[in-house]
Amino acid sequence: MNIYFAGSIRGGREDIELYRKIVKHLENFGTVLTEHVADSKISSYGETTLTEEEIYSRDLDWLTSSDVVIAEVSTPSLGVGFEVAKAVELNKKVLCLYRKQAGKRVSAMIAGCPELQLAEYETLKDALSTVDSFIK
Ligand code: 6IA
Repeated sequence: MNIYFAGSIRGGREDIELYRKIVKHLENFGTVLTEHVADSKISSYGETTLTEEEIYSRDLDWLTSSDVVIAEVSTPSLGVGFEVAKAVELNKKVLCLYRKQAGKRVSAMIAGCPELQLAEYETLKDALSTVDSFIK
């Protein structure tokens, strides 16, 4: 199974440790095409030898070839929002994970979208068991 994992890069790297744990868990089910999202060497500046156009077309190819899309949406990111919308358009099965945070709410464009599954979680354990039932 090809799994596309989306998480914030230039939107902010605060949740990278969480991405790393989720990606590690996802590797039990198949190939995670976007492991770099959880790579601590990649900063919010997103420095790379690839051009922006190369990143965009490579990520879209991966998105198109994925079987499921899992997005961690707690740190707002334009790129993640864009990928979620594209995935929905491509009729992919999409799970968005959102960590409950006092005084914050996930975007209505995610919460109100009937074509994706949104799971609001408190602990990593909850998030991972949601991933398990989504994939199974
Ligand atoms: O707007 P953001 O940068 O927060 O968007 C993050 C999302 O877009 C992630 O889920 C990635 O799939 C995708 N994305 C954004 N920037 C990159 C990127 N930058 N490389 C790969 N995917 C990206 C350059 C870093 C490079 C060294 C790997």
